[in-house]
Amino acid sequence: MQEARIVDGHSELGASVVFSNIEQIKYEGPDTDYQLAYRYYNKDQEVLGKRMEDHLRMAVCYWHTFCWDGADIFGGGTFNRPWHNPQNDRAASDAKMAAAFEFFHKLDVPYYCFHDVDVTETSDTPDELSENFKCSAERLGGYQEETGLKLLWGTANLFSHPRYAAGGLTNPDPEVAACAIRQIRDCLEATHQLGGANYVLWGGREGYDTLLNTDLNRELENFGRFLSMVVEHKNKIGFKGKILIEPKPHEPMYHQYDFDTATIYGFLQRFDLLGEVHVNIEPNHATLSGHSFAHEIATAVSLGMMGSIDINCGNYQNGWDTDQFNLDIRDITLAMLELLPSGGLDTGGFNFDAKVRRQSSDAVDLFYGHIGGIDALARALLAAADLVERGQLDDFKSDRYAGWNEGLGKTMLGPKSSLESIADDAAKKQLNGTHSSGHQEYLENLVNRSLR
Ligand code: XLS
Ligand code: NI
Ligand code: NI
Repeated sequence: MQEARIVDGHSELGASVVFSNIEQIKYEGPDTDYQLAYRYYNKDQEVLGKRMEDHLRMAVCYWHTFCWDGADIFGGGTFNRPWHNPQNDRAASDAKMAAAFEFFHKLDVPYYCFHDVDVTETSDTPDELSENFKCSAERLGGYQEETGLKLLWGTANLFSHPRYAAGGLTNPDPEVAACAIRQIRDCLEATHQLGGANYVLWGGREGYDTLLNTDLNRELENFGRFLSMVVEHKNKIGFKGKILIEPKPHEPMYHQYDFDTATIYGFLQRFDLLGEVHVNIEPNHATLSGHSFAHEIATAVSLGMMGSIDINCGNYQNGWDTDQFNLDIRDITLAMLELLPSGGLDTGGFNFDAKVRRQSSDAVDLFYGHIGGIDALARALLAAADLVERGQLDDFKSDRYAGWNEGLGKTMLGPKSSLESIADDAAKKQLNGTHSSGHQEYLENLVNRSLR
């Protein structure tokens, strides 16, 4: 294992010296042997007329990287992070925040994301959480000012506390739903104060395990009504960011209501919220719902719902939300190919909702994980841009559908056409219709040629 390069023995950011022997990660190019450097992510490099940093708008997530101690269902924490203490008191929360901002700064990414409970000490009551979170939001504001870091999105954790076992906004008990709404109000307002670019609602436990104890229609009706209130409040306080729902098909609930992007589209249409709410797509959730990452992006783009991305991936064998750093450059390239022609990300970004493996117990592993993920994103961006510039995929698709722009296709879609007129015409002209090759392998080879 290579030694980290020692800088000056202490951080530029004052109090925290957790990563003191690691200097800010720099671009050194594909040939460097140094592991604490970027080989492909060169933030000022122009790609399709935009800086790489502005294309990717990357964020580090607070929860996996600074809150998780390595515990899983079979055993306790393995990480021994210097900023953790068992009480998770104010001192621990402060130390965590100092370490987090030092890490964001050293990684040199522009954004971060949090849940309300990630940035606060353990709070015993809703009142305590509300108070503690207000203090934490102020401290976050101070760090943002000091470091120039920005908030990609905030979210309320409505799934960890035992009161949320049956959901937050879809809980059968109005008292629990009211607590959830209070947390959302506080977190949306804090996100607004911190200049956040978006506000996220991941379903958490909005779903059910068995219909035997669940009134599905009431839960969905309540969900729709409360989501409308979130949008109303956003407008009332003047929050300009997007409200995002994060689709996921199952886990923790057996059935999650926000199954995938298309399901959310139907839900938003039902409650007249189209255009008000967009999606935060996560590759690991896409594959759990039986889709590819690219499919979810293409669907969101086509339905005008594209918001942001939680970049990670699952393990292809086990079917859980394992939240691994996504190193599958081809898979990300295919998703970027759907995103780039639409103009790319607007208020969204690529948030590393990803965690190092439980055996990767050294703090430096957090750097290796993120550096790998960041370089994979950069390589995918370069590959997708190369494909866009070469234009062959685009030309192929245009040719394949060219029949709809003139002659028969145009007439069929014209205002005078009916089922009858088309059918009669087909009979009269003795239309036969022959298949032309989709050339999938040829197209896949074009993609692979652009992977570098
Ligand atoms: C869990 C989700 C979660 C959201 C934020 O599966 O990905 O991490 O992104 O609540
Ligand atoms: Ni996520
Ligand atoms: Ni997830």
